[in-house]
Amino acid sequence: MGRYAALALLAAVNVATAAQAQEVTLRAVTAFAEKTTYSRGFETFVERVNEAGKGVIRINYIGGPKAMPPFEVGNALKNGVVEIANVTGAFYTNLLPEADAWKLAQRPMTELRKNGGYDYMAALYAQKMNAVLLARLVDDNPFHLYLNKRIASPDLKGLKLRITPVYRDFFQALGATVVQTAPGEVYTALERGVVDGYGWPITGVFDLGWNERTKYRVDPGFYSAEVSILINKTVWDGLTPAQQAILHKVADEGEAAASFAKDNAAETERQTRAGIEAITFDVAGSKHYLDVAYEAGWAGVIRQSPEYGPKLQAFFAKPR
Ligand code: 173
Repeated sequence: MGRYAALALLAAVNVATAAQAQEVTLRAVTAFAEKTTYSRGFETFVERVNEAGKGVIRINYIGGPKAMPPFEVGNALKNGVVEIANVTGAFYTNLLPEADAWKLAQRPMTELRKNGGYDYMAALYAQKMNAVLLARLVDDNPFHLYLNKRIASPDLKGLKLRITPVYRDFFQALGATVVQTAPGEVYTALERGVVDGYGWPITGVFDLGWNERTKYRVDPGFYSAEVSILINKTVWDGLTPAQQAILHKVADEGEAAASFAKDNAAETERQTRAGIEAITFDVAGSKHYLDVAYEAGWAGVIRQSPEYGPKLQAFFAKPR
């Protein structure tokens, strides 16, 4: 081999080694059951990153609640046990109580990313959770109260309801007794009569068979469900610009497609066909219901975070 050929070979080997060293694999979990409504957007994200990221970045999707309890996902992400997670703010209020405020946002993410609301929240994710919120994958997706006992007015006294932090302050303000469970425990709680109902968004009731154990849905819906992709910030900061660019691009596509408006309508019809009956109130009752939802919701955020809650309300809420 001539001298130059040998050098060229050496250079080629170096390039190959550098490229290989650049390829990174990130471990990912989802807080919702695999292949169900609130994991689907994330599963698409993983597929697209693995397609676009060949040789540069790869996501190793470990799975859902069978691999890790939903309320532990935040801690695992913070500590680097996993590097990427699909999860909602209500599941990691132990670390970042402010994250529960996403549900109260009445402005689209495009606006929150411009008006400083996203940046304000991002600083809290960095500080308290060592995390970056890459994209919100679920929006325009109201929560509802589902019941097995009929009610005639927005009065929940005497009812025991399954909750997460999303619903706690609101349902308690209307007089309910509450018990927190992961989604995976809702079916059994209904079956055993441990609860008279549960909070959940308009979509996803069929995923784990709850339709078989649900008689009524209370209308109107309230708030807007949030599920987002988080990445450990130390990991994020250690990625190359090329790796970050792939994640950003695919995440941005996911956030742009976050609206559930179409799914909401389809699932409402599906619930009707399945015999789930809507309970509605008169105009004053509906107004009271929604007023209490937002008042109790924001009061809860501010109680949990007197320091940052009021500013989040200024960024997130629509002026009344
Ligand atoms: O009810 C829940 O478990 C919950 O808090 C939630 C949040 C976002 C989407 C779906 C459910």
